[in-house]
This record gives sequence, structure tokens and C-alpha cells, in this order.
Amino acid sequence: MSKGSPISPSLMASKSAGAPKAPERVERPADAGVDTAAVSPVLGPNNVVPPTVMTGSQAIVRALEELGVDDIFGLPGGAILPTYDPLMASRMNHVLVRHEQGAGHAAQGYAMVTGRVGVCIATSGPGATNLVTAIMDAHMDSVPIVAITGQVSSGVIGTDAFQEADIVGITMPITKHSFLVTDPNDIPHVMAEAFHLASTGRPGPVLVDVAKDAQQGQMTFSWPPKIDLPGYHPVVRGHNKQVREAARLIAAASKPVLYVGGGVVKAHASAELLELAELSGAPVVTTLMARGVFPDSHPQHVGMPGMHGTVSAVTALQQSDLLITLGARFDDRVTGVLKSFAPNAKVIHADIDPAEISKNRTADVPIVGSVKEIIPELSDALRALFAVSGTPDYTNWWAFLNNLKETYPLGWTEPDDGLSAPQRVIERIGALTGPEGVYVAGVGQHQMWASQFIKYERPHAWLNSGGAGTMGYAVPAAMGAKVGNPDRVVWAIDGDGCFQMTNQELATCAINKIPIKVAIINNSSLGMVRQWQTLFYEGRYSNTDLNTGHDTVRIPDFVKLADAYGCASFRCDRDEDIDATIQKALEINDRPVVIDFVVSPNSMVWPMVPAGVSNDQIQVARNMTPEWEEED
Ligand SMILES: Cc1ncc(C[n+]2csc(CCOP(=O)(O)OP(=O)(O)O)c2C)c(N)n1
Ligand SMILES: [Mg+2]
Repeated sequence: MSKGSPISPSLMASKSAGAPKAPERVERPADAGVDTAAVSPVLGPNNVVPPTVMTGSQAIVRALEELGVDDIFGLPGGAILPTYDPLMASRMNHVLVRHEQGAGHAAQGYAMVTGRVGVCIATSGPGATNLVTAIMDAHMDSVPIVAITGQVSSGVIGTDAFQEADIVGITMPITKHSFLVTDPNDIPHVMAEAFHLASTGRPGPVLVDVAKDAQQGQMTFSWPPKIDLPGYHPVVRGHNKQVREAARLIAAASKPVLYVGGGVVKAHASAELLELAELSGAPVVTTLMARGVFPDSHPQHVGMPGMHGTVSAVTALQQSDLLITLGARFDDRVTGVLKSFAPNAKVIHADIDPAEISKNRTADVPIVGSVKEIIPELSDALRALFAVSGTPDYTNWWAFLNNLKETYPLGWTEPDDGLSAPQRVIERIGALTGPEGVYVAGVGQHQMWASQFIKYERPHAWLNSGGAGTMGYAVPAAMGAKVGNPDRVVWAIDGDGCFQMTNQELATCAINKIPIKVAIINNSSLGMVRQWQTLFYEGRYSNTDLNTGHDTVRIPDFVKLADAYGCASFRCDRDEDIDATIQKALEINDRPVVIDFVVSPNSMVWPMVPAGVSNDQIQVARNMTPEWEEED
């Protein structure tokens, strides 16, 4: 993907179209549109600040304020200390995390629910490198964050000075751009450029590394600055001819599928998608990153595709004659073995990042641009075609798919060890909380079950680490989501393994009154790895037993741990207590809640396409592949 290669600022140019509208403190509606007509590419209210002498540190804080930032997640140290001083007097809310990785994921969670740029801040060396995992995660999932790091003074850069790390070099392949600032006068325009890059085009992380002497030195601040990014011109509108060609293919197809990815969430285009889907009558699949952007309850939704997707969604793609790909990237977890993926399908591929087009699968009709613009353009073109030639008849296609939906619904087998099924716990959390909640998963079996058994009806309700698969994402990302959306119930659905990677942010949540709810799906093991050991290593469980569950030493005891962190904490180890425990958690809003759900280690995620085989080999249970019937 293009974001993987560093974009030199000298190759970039400023643009005004596509700039998100000025951030406001108020919560935005779930799918508020992006104002592409904004007059200035500089985010924020664009107040005019006449030339004012101040320090570089004051300029960083002032620039963040002018950019409309309200919340920052971070942790100070020597090289960023000058900036923490003026931060004390700022109206902005700084949340002191316990580990910088937590700051990075919190910024991601914040960005994912609000659509705004998330901000994290750290000191040089280990402080900065602790941000790296979250920056990589944001890069893989196209999340707009700006990471600000302190750097050693410019005179000693390159001398292995105390706490010096070349964070610009380290992050260059995992950001849209990484800036090094050594002259305080560069701060206003670099900050504005960083926010512009993070939030426009394909969103992603941007790093701003500021040498300590640039923070301490005097400069003249004025606002708004001029954004100067020659060569940076994200295309927003789809090419007319390509759009018309795409519409022609749709009208001629007999087995089309709308293959919808996270780009539609990022572009706030769920309303446009609904219109196109209902106009075309085509089935819709939503990838792991797109869950909720099209309502699960809609009759045209056939499920999530991929390694743990539904039989109906996986088969819809496999047997389709036309993939209408919107903001999705033919990830290997979706395609399985690429050469056998959707072998008879033509491909329309709409994406804001030209590097995605034909990267994995050749597109017959490529359309570069924002799906926010392209989808309505496609609807208009289709409407015009249908007016002439009538609407296509997908009766046979729907009969085939509806039969699959009915024959192979998602479900689970009850564990035979007397412990609760993890799927039931997760299903009940979703059912009792409802679609207005926000659900943030860790990585592993619980993540897949959370994507399968919670019903998503709106975008920005489901957050997870899709591309990177970062264990430890859930608690800090949920914290950031709750800061961004204080009025929503925010659940972290976490694994006992993942939780042990970042649970220290419970201290941050308790002290800062960020009342997230954490459901630990405690199967006492690195469950997803254990599942692969069951299936592919003859049940040889090498180093996957965590000893946190039923009949173990229970180290740590999650209830005691959460109590020590000032959280309400419960253990639930019987089916009959699941609902009551969730209800208790839903009633507590003055502090974080942690529930240790003790579940069976033997439950597995199904369906599954084993790695390295065609999607046609999807299994609904161990060694059970559906009987394929071609529609007549
Ligand atoms: C940081 C990191 N290390 C290792 C892995 C590999 N990995 C993927 S899932 C998983 C197990 C997760 O265990 P747990 O959090 O208990 O979730 P479960 O699968 O049991 O639901 C591991 C080790 C990873 N994804 N991320
Ligand atoms: Mg586990």
C-alpha cells in the first residue's frame, strides 16, 4: 500500500477538497458527513492569530488548540518536558497514561468513534518506541492519529545521546509521514500539515518529532499557517467514465456482490451505501473493518467474509460474477488463496488509495477517489441505466444465498466441560447493551466471536485491530473511545492474554473517571493459537496455557487485580449468572467495571477457512465442509 512508503513532503502539494470540517467539542452524529467544501486545508476554526513571540513548546500547544484538539493521551519525560509545561495551562484535556502504547491505542479509539484526529504524545527514546506498535496498527487500519514525540537537542542528534532513538527513521515505513522539527519556526506549519495528512486522502498516522532545543527556542507564531505539501493531491471524485462503466457492469451482472470494507466507515458513507445497496438490490458483505457500516439486520446483508466469515458471505464472493469493491483491499484474510478467490468475478474497485487498486487482484474497472463521492455517483449512473433497461433480476442469486443463510447460520456447540460457551457471553453483552453501544475487541478468538455474535447496526460501533492484530488493543482503545464518546456505553471485549498486555490503563480509567466496561473472555489460554494447535499440531499445546481460569492457580486473579485498580469487579462462571452480571455492569457508571467471564478453553471459532486453502474449503465445524448446490 502506498502509505507503506514514506511520502516526502517535497512531493506533496496542498489541497482544499476533502478536508474534514472543523472539529467541535460536541459528539458528532454516528455518520456525520465530511465537509469537502471547507475553505482552508488547515483543520480547526481557522482563528487568525497575529504574529506573537513565544517558545516552540508554547507553539506546539497553541497549534494543537488552534487545530481544534480537545483531548490528548500521553506520558512526559525529559525531551518533551518543555511542552508539558504550557500544556498545564491549556484548555485541552491531557490524559496521563501508564504506558505509551496505551496513549497510541487510545488516540486510535478516539479517532475511530469521533472521526477526528487522535493525538498522543511521548518523550524521546523508549517513550517514542513504546508508541511504535500503535502507530503501526493505525497505519494498517488507516486510522488518523498524530503522534508528537520529544527528541534530544538538535546539536546531539546522531551521537547516541541519552534517550536518543531515530524515531523518524523507525516510523517512516509505518506512517503517512514522519517530520523532524529542529527549528521552532517550523512548528505551526508542520503541525497543520501533520493534521492535514492524517485526516485527508487515505487516513493514517503522522509523527512529529521535535528536538528539545526547538521546543525551548523562541519563535514567532501566527495562524493559520500555509500548508505546503507539493505532490500531495488525494483524488476525491471518481472519474465519470469509470463510474459509468462500473454502472454498466452492475446492470449486466447476474451475481453481483457489494464487497464493503473499512474505507466506507472512514469516509462516513454508510447512508450513501444503503442507497446504492437498495437501488441495486445486490447482496452486501461487510469485512471485519466494516462491521456495522451496513446494518446486520438488513435483509441484503449476507455477513462477514473471510477466514472466520459466514458461509453465505464467503460463498457469495466465491461464486459472484461481479465484485463491487468499496474501500476494501483484498486482504489475505478475506481472499484466502488469492488465485482461487472469486474465480469468475469481474472486479470494480473503488478506493481513495491508488496503490490499493490491482495490488492483490486486478481490477476490471478501477475508480480512484473517496467512496463518499463515488457511491452516490454510482447510484446516479445506475438509476439512469435502470430507467432505460429496467432493474436487473437477481431472483436466482438471492434464492441461492438465502438458502445458504438459512442452512448455515452462525452458531456454536455447547462445551462438554460444564463451563460457559464464550459465544453466549458475548452474544448476551451485545443483546443487553444494544446497537448504540461501542464494542472494542482484543485479538484472538474473542475478537472473532465479538465480530460474529454482536449485532452491529451502525458504523463506528465496532473497533478492533484488523490489519495488525495487536493483542492489547482493547482496553486502551476503549478508553480513548469513551473519552471521545462519553455518553455511550463502551465495552472492551478482551481475552485473558490480551488483557495482560495493557491492563495498566485501568489505573488511567479509574483516576480520570473514564468508566469503560471490560469483559474478559477468560478461557485461560492464548485461545486462537491453541485453536490452531488443536487443528494443525495434533493438540500439542506448546506454551498457550495461561493459568488464569477454572481449576488453575489463577495468576493473576482478575477480580483482585481490577479491585486493586479501583474498578468494580465481578466473576461470572455460570450460564445462569451471565445476564445479571452484565446488568450489574451496565448500572455502574462512576468507575470502570471488569468482569472475569470464566469460559471453556475448548470452544473454537467456526466457520473457518484454514490458512493456505481456497475459500471453497470453508469448514462450518471441524472437517465439515458445506454441500455445495449450484443455483439453477
Ligand atoms: C502482540 C501480539 N503477540 C502475539 C500475537 C499472536 N496471537 C494472536 S491471537 C493470540 C491469543 C490471544 O489470546 P487471548 O487474548 O487470551 O484471546 P483468545 O484467543 O483466547 O480469545 C496470540 C498470542 C498477537 N496477535 N499479538
Ligand atoms: Mg484467552
